Amino acid sequence: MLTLHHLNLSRSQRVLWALEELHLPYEIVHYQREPTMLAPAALKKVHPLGKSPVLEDDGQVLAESGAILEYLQENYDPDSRLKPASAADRIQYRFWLHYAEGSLMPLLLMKLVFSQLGKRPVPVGLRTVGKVLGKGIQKAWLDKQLATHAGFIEAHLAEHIWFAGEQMSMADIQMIYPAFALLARGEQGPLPHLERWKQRVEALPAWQKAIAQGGPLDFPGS
Ligand SMILES: N[C@@H](CCC(=O)N[C@@H](CS)C(=O)NCC(=O)O)C(=O)O
Repeated sequence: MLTLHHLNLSRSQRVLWALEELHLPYEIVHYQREPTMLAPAALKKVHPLGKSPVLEDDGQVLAESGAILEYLQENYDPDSRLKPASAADRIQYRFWLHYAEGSLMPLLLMKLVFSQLGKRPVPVGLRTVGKVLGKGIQKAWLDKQLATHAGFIEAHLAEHIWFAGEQMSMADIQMIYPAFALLARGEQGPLPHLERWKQRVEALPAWQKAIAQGGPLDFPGS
C-alpha cells in the first residue's frame, strides 16, 4: 500500500496528482502547516528532514518530490503514460524535472524571504533596514532573474503544449508548484502560454481529484 504524507499547500500536490493519473490506490496522512507556515513536528517522525511530500511504499520511505515522481514512473507506469517516448522529448523531460527544484524554486523562495524582511518575525528594530535591503536585492538582481526565467518558460510553452512535448508527463507534474507560484505572484506581467498550460492542467480529471483530496494549490498573491 502507498501512503502519502501530505502537507496542505505544498509540493505534495505533485505526488497526489501523479497517484491519481496512474489510478493507484493510496492512503493520505494529512498535516497542516503551522501559523509560521512550517510543517508540524510530526513529519520528522516520518522522515528526518520533516518536509512534505514523503511517500511510503511497502516499508520504503521516499522523500524529495522529483525523486518520488521518478520512482512512481519507473515502478507504476508500465505503459509510460507519464514519460515521453522520443529521445528529444526525454531530454526536455529530464531538464524540467530538475529545473523546477534546481533553478526556479530557489529564486521563488528567495523572493519570499526578501519580500518578508520588513515584517515579523524580523525584530521590530531591524524591520526598516530589512525592508530596504530586501527591496534593494529584489530590484538589483532577483526580479531580473525571475523575468529571465518567466520569459524562458513562456518561449518554451509557445512551442510546446506540455513541458516535455505533446504528451503530459511527470515534467508537468513537477512544474506545477513553481509555475502556479510564479503566476500567483503576478509580477512578471502577463504569461499567456503558462496561463493556458495551467488551464489545461486544471481541466484534467486526475488534477481535480488530487485537489479534492489534498486541498487547493492557491498561493497568496504578491
Ligand atoms: N525539494 C523538496 C522540498 C520539500 C519541501 O521543502 N517541502 C515543503 C512544502 S512545499 C515543506 O515541507 N515545508 C515545511 C517546512 O519547511 O517545515 C521536494 O521537492 O520535495
